[in-house]
Formats: sequence, C-alpha cells, structure tokens
Amino acid sequence: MEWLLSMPKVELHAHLNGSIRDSTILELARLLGEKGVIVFSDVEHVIMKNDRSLHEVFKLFDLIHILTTDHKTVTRITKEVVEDFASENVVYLELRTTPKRNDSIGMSKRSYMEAVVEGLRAVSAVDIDFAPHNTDGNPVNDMITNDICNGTTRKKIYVRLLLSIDRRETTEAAMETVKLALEMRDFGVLGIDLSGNPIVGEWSTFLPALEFAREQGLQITLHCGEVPNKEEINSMLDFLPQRVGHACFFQEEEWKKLKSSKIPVEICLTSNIRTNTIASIDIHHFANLYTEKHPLVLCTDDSGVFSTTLSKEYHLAASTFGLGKCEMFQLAKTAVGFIFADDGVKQDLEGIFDLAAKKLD
Ligand code: 6MZ
Repeated sequence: MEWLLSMPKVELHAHLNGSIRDSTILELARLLGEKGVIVFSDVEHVIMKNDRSLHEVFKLFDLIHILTTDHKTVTRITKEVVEDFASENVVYLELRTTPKRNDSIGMSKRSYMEAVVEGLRAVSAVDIDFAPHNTDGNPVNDMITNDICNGTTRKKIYVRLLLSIDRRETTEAAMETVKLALEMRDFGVLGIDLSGNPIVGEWSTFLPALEFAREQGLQITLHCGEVPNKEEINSMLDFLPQRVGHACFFQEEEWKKLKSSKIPVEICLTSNIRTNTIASIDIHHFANLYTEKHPLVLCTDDSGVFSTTLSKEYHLAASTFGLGKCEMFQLAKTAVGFIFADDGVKQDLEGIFDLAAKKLD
C-alpha cells in the first residue's frame, strides 16, 4: 500500500459532492441539526452507512446537497477535496461538479461555480495549478494560480474542472451548464459530464446540449451503462464521447463497439461493488479490458460516499487481478494520455512520472 500511496496518480472521475470527508459532512449535519433544518439523529446513520444500493446513493446525494449547497461550504469542500487528493500524490485531478441554482439563497449556476473556483484559490496545503496556460507558458488568468513555488518539495497538483449535467435536468438547464462551461474556460473548465441517477431522464433530452458542447470544443465524458439500457448505451457510444464512466451493463455488441472506437473507460471498482452494479470484484470488466489493452483509468467516483481513496482503488486492482508494481505504475502513467488538459500539462505530467520511475527502479 505504501508504494501505491507514494506513486503519482491521475484522477479523472471524481464528483465534488461525493468526495467530501466524513468528518466535514457530519460537522455540517450537526450544524444544520442545531439550526433545526434537519434532525441530526435521523441523518447520522444515513451518512455513516457503508453498503448502499444505487438508489440509496442518490438519496444520500440529495441529503449531501442540502448540507453543502451554500457558497461558503462549496468553497470549503472544494479546498478540502483537492488537498485530500494531493495528500495521496494525485498529481492531476479532473474534478466534476453539477452547477446548482438555489434562488432562496441567491445562488446561480455561475455563482456556484465561482465558489468552486474560490475553493481552488484557497488551497494552501499544496501548490496548485488550475488555470490553462498560454503558448508562452503563463496562466491565461494571472489571478488564479496560487502556485507557491518556493523551491521546497511541496506537493503540487494540477486541477481542471468538468461541469456535470444532472439527468434530472431539462434541455434548457443542460444548455445553461454548457454555456457556463464555455464562459469559464479560462478558469480551468475543460468539459462536460453527464451524470445523475441513471434510471432518470432520456438521452434525447441532453443530446442537443452535448452536441453544442462538442461543436464549441468542450470535451465530453458520459456515465454509460450504469444500469441495463441497451438503447441508451448504443446511442452514447455512437455519439463518440472522449471518455465513458462505468460501462457495467454492456453486452457483446456494446463491448465490440467500445473496443473498436477505443474510447477510454473510467473504472470505479469500489463504487461498482458497493452499488451492486457489478456482483463481485473478480468478475469486474477491468480484467478483460486490461488484458485486451483497452484504454482505461482507475478512479474513485465518490471517495467520501464510498470511503475509498485512489490509492485504495489501485491496491484493490493490484490485489484482485495480481498486478505488480511495474504494471500499476504503467497503468497510472497511461492515464496521462486520457486527460482533457492540453499538451503542455501532459508533458509536465510525463516528466513527473519519468522522475518517479527512476525512484521506482
Ligand atoms: C451517476 C453520480 C454518481 O455534482 O453535486 N454522481 N452520477 N452515478 C454515480 N455513481 C455512483 N456519483 C455521483 O456531486 C454529486 C453528484 O454527482 C453525480 C450525481 O448527480 C450526484 O448528485 P456534485 O458535486
């Protein structure tokens, strides 16, 4: 476990509100309990429960959103989540979150995202790079890189953002999210994710917004096949997103399509087992994809909700599928090829891995 912890890693599928520390969630719940907004004893066991069905996970997200959806808290959790990933040597994090509107507290999707960016600015335990760079190597927006480069061996993390469309949303709401993503490109927003309860919503509702996003040059990743839905899975694969998440309920035809299109898969082992979308770890499709050298990346999904870390996901893969140090290192390194950030960031990350490889020998 120690070497997996110290190895550089790339996280490409992490939902902000799913990655909150238990201690923070409990603190926020206690606070709202004291204010009489919720009954703490009613929610404590919901938060601390370990085994949840997919359905229960989405009920938990509704509760988490009650606890976290104000600007100050969004800023706080963003800072904490980034620092937690950096502390286990995640060197590049693509953090996704659903911009939320809450008129009662004056929150718009934009102000929600500004609170997220504020959280990135507030990161202090590590150096952070979260702004895209010009061709001259300088950040597009000087104000937003608090890279405290002081020559010491402080950890450094690159963070980029994806905006999620929740499957409960309308076409108009999805379009609003895409437009916001376009406006916030200088703040490190690279693309769009489609997520949310997979039994809710229709692909045709989101397609216009996703097509617009693609036309405008945003990159796209889709939660695909989290429940059995042959028609939707096929439509999603035909859309040719840059990546897909999960891919649990694929049948032969869909595997063929995925493999011939070489779309990288974001694999979330613990999440799939906890939510029972895969019956047991030994039959997880990771094994087949890995053996066939299909592009894949290990991810946490919701490190808070599923009590995991990226190092634990690597450990789980290594111990279940019998992979050694070199194979795991190689797996982590190949993920650099699937990031949405530009070639400059890719080169930096390759340099980090090359340096780490020397220590590995
Ligand atoms: C689908 C998921 C998910 O966006 O509020 N989310 N969507 N499948 C999953 N697998 C278990 N895990 C998380 O983070 C929480 C939101 O991310 C999506 C859901 O829409 C959830 O409400 P944000 O930061």
